[in-house]
Amino acid sequence: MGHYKSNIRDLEFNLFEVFKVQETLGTGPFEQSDEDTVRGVLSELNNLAVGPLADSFTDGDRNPPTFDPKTHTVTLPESIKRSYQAVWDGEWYRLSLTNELGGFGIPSTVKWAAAELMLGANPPVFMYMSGPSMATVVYRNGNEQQKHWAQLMIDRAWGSTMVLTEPDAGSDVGAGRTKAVLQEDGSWHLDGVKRFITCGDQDMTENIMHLVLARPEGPGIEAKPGTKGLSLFLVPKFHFDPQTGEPGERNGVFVTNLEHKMGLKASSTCEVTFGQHGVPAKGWLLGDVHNGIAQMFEVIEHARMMVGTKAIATLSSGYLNALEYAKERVQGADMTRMTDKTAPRVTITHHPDVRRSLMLQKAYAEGLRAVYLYTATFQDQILLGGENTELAEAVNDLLLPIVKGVGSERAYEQLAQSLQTLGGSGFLQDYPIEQYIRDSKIDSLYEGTTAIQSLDFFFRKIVRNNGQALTHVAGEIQKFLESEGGNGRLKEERALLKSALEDFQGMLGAMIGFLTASQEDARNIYKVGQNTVRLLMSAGDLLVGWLLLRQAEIALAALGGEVSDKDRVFYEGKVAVASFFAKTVLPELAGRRKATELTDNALMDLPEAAF
Ligand code: ST9
Ligand code: FAD
Repeated sequence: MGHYKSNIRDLEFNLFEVFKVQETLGTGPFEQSDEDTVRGVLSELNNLAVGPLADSFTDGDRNPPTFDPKTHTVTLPESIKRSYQAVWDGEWYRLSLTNELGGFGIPSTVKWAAAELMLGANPPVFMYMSGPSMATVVYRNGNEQQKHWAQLMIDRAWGSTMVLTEPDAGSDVGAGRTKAVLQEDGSWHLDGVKRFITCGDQDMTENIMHLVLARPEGPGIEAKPGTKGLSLFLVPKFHFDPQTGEPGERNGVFVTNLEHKMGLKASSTCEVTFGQHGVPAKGWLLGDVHNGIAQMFEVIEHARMMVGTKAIATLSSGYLNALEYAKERVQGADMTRMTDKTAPRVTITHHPDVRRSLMLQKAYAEGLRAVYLYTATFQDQILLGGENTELAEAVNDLLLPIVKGVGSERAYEQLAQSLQTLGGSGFLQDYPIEQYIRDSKIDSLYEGTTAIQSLDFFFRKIVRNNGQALTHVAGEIQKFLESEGGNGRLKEERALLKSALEDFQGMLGAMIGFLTASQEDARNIYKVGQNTVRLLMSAGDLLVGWLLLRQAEIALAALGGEVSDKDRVFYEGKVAVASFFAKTVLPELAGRRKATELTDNALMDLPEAAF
């Protein structure tokens, strides 16, 4: 058996029983698909994921890509190339394409459910396949010629990268110094060094299109500070025939280092140098407009969703691996007979602490899956269009930092619990969990660290949006609180959810108070800054608690009718996990609210030397 344990039953439960995607299938942009198509996609992809895709997961870690500084090239392990070819040949890259670019015409919910399977099985391979999805951004923003290039990127299976980060510009992208100088022929010459570029080079595709943020210079161009002074340039690894895409001369963009990392080793992370090796690094301004950061955020939004889904996919497999081990491992006696030395030894699933830990892992794995799929339902609404589009966009924006920030933090934290379930064996490379932990640590770092997600959540997605999107989600939770579903069996849990919602609103209220007070004394903003991550994590717990309870309500209704034995335990598990989370995690929000309300500026007054 390979490392990857998928959870198709839970994916289908979310899609068809909770979010009812079948109601949108066969309509508008999803006209071509129906429920059978979607179930078929998941089933076929699952076979690929647990088989050829998962096959190279370990080998890619133990025999990572290599770098030749003389030729500036990265060589990938053969095993990774085989997995990549298998997904490419299955044309699974089409999942992220719009219909006009040759997409499958399926909703975002289904796309992300499918992505979970690939990201759980082998995230680096998924990322190497991002050329076509980045081509959609080129297509959307490009001029007529660049729209054609976007099609070439897809048809000729090119790789692609997103290039923002520099040694002195990480979270602060606006500090970037790489420049682009306008040439007489309308192209631009880039000059600078970017670092940490994922898929910066590989030896699988005939070309790589780099999407690069740089500072434009030329007659009539106004230099602006920060991110608003950055433009987005298309910089190919090889020049190409603009009509056919046939690659020609090498462009002056060269990989100058390959990073040695804690995990995710099969994914090449490169230093990329522009225009410093005797050949100009020629680029073209995307869409002939200087609107780089906004254009790049179209990629970033998608990538943040991807990173959160990756983390959650890994947690789910970590939990299922831990569960399998726990059911087999015999150790110690049942607690009721702990002093009886002759008592029979039991599997560790008999121990309350192991059960507690497994149930918490299950809660976050399944709860966070529901969170990313709930988020994707708003992406479906955007694709469908109509009068609610603006609200759907705002809610999607609000939820993205939760998917990314909370998904990555909880996944890493709970994967440590999955490893713990295996005892010392978990520490060995005989099991995949140590690699899961190393591979998933990056998820709270790239695409904006958790602190950055939390600032985005509070300032941009709540304050700047005047709380409209948040009010919508809170309204949905409120509706659930007021409904009677679950035959009274979820009364206590509903009360706990109600308190958690009030505590979250209390935290937010205190923070808005600090923000208002900062107009009088600017230092009060520090009190906001001390609490944004706490608020983000609490929003995640609130959503997990609510969505698990929504699932429990559906499960209880199903249990009231005829169900197979397999479904019975599935639904019982749903009720149990929702109740467990409501009783053991949601009450923590009261303490976090207290901590928020007690915030003073002692932390900020402390001299650095006292740390
Ligand atoms: C990285 C890559 O880490 C890791 C993995 C790569 C994997 C590759 C595979 C990817 C596959 C995905 C393919 C996608 C294809 C797409 C397909 C689509 C179907 N939302 O607040 P301000 C904009 S890469 C939207 O003043 P500062 C907005 O235009 C490195 N837009 O910011 C705004 O203007 P306005 C990742 C947003 O103080 C403008 O920015 N690095 C948002 O100047 C300025 O806003 C990072 O993520 C948003 N949430 O700069 C950097 N926020 O206000 C993290 C801003 O007028 N740092 N804009 O609307 C940050 O995010 C900072 O907060 C900052 C601050 C740089 C934005
Ligand atoms: P810093 O910005 O220096 O942050 C250091 C610490 O300070 C963090 O804890 C951060 O949260 C905190 N911090 C910083 N600013 C603030 C603030 N204003 N408020 C509160 N806390 C703050 N970049 C690309 O452009 N393309 C890629 O493909 C890409 N892939 C990557 C792959 C890997 C494996 C890695 C490691 C990085 C990759 N990156 C990529 C870069 C990645 O996006 C950055 O590392 C990330 O944005 C953080 O920047 P930094 O490392 O400079 O950390």
